[in-house]
Amino acid sequence: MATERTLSIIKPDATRRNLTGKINARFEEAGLRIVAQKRVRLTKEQAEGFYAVHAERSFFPELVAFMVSGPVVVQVLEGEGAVAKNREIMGATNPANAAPGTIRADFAESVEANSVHGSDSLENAKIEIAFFFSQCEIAG
Ligand code: DAT
Ligand code: MG
Repeated sequence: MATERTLSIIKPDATRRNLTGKINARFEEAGLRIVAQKRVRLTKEQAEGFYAVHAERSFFPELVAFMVSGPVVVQVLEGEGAVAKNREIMGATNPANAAPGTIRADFAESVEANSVHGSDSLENAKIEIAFFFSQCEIAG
């Protein structure tokens, strides 16, 4: 499998509970390398733009409000099959359905406050990485 990059976000529920290091350890233990990382507070416009694909969903206003409710850590993870590997480590969207040992099973508070975001395809990973990072901010 090829080396890939994927966009990860440690969400406000996790930064609030000081879980950044514990979550990053999960990535590193799985062989993913954090090749870019910054802690930011998203604006409403940024959160709406990032999640534009969900704009018509009933939960969209709550999702945006949640994503601006505290700082997030946006990061680029690199490794073999990084997109699928990260989705595996994250676990299912709803922590009630997430496999034991996944980040969401162990840390998420609810389907909304589910601790992490991860790109769902290589194509979206490229778009999402470019949303937050310029080429010179990524050191592989
Ligand atoms: P994922 O984050 O696993 O890729 P998604 O892309 O379907 O899931 O949804 C994006 C985020 O929107 C998700 O992490 C949490 C929120 N969300 C999804 N479904 C929801 C629901 N039924 N109720 C509330 N929030 C939801
Ligand atoms: Mg998604």
